[in-house]
Amino acid sequence: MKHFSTFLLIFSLLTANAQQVITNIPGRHLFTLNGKWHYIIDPYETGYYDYRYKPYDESKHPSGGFFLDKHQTSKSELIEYNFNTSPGLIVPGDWNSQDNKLLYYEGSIWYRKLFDYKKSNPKHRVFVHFGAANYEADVYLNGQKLGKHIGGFTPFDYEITSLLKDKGNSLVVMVNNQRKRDGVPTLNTDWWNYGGITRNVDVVEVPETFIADYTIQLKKGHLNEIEGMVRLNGPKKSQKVTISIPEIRLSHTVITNAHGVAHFTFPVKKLVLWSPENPKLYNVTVSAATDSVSEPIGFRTIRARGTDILLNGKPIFLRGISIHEEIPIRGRRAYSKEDAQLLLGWAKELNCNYVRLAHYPHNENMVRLADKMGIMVWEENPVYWTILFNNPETYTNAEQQLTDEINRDKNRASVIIWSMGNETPIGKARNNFLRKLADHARSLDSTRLISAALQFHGDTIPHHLIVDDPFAKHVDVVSFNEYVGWYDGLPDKCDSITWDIPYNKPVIVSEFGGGAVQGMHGDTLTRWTEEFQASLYKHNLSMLSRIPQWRGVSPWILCDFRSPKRLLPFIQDGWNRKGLIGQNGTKKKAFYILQKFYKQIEQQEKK
Ligand code: GCB
Repeated sequence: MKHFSTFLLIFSLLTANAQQVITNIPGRHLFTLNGKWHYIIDPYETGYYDYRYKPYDESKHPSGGFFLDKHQTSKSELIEYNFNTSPGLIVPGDWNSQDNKLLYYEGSIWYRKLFDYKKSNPKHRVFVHFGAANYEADVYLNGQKLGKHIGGFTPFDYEITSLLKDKGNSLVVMVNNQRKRDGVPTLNTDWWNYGGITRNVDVVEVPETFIADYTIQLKKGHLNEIEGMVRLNGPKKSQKVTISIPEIRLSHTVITNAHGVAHFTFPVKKLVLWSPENPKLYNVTVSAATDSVSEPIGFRTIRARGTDILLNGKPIFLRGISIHEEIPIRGRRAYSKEDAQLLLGWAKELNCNYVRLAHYPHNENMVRLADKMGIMVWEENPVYWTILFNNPETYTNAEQQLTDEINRDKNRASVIIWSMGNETPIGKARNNFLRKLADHARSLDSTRLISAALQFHGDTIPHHLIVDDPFAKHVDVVSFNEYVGWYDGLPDKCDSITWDIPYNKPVIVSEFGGGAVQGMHGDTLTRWTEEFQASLYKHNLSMLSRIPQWRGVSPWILCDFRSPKRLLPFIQDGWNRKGLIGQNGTKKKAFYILQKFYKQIEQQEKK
């Protein structure tokens, strides 16, 4: 019996690790593990080594490291760590902003949370779900390793049914945010490397056979047909599953196969389509005999036709802004609903109908609120600058992060573009890498547009700029970043630029911008003044308006953000100053230039 239960335990742990994250976590019965967690800063990874001399040997210690919450059982016993007497960090939250000595810390920290949990039904199954931890997380429950997750911005969960006790569970997580050459992203980024358990942690209780996954969206190019799939997890794989939208009295039943999966398409009438003007969401319920789950879902189509982007069949212009997942006035990573409200509220005030969530998947509150507010979203995989394009493990890592991002947000109407990466230098290995990634994204989701923030180059003809990238052939929307007037000349250089973009596809300018210290004033030629930045915006907007295929823009960037690369004393002091809003939340002059420009575009579109 003992062997059998050990087998079951190992089996469930192995399958738990291979598990795809449960869909629609906010729609589930959750028990939060947010709040204070004790932590031990461990720069030398002492928690992984056997006392002083012996290096950690995973084969001898399959359950993981040593900081697994041992307690002194006699007065003579030597244990050189103690979570109970260690300080606390708040989860969710980056560690850098919570303790001044961790501002620049890159290394390992052990977290521990104690909790009691009694299941509401003995047959139910229980998972622990993490919104994200940057960059690697090794997770242990009651002394057993649940698994390791790599990637700082995507969710992961583990089944804990067989390990959970009613009282006194100890969840230990070792988070390491060391930058890695073969990581995604790699060593060099222009943003703060916030470490820690940066998003919610929840215990999720579900029935023995539960609705693990589903996609419910309009079929590509069809305004009157819903297409999707549902997948059950558990012993009762074959069941009737009903998808219903009570508001339009719609209900469609399918039967899942021996793998628990059913694919479906069915007609819909009288659907009010989701759009920025009317972000209509329907309460959609998926129910089986053993489980039921609901959430608000919007329905719309998005596609490119020639040089146009069509939302619900009508051409649109994307009035956007780029955003990092950071709240300047709170000096930390953004994670909460309130943070999302503030950032997207500012975007709305700018008259945006679109945001670029750079340069990695942001927390789920952002996309769920974008759904409600009617803001279209570009989501991005952290394939940034010079990752190791020729390394197969780096590719697998990038593909996994993209898969997790798509799985989490595939039912969000607001998300219209999957971006494969940002400013990746052209080369054979990189071209193959991005092409493979784009094929993979399309295999998971054929309904959204594929893009990437590309670069351009100059030519022998002065002021003639060319977008010529082999990957542009594989995208639905050609996007590129440009910094004319900042890294390249002065703002009036824009006036003489001609663009050569030889693709019959819509063009989005994914970045342009320049730095300004909020409150610093001078003439339009003095760097770092609000006047320089405002002039740069005026010249750029008028230059971009001359590109015939121009269909959208997301200037860089909504708010000043922390970056260890930005070293200029009294000006940058560790901040990238290209925000339209300063570190203290005050708007700069350029904010109003863009706001006015977008208002004009909006008014022209209404005519
Ligand atoms: C870029 C990058 C972005 C940087 C920005 C800058 O091209 O995509 O991550 O922060 O330039 O400020 O230089």
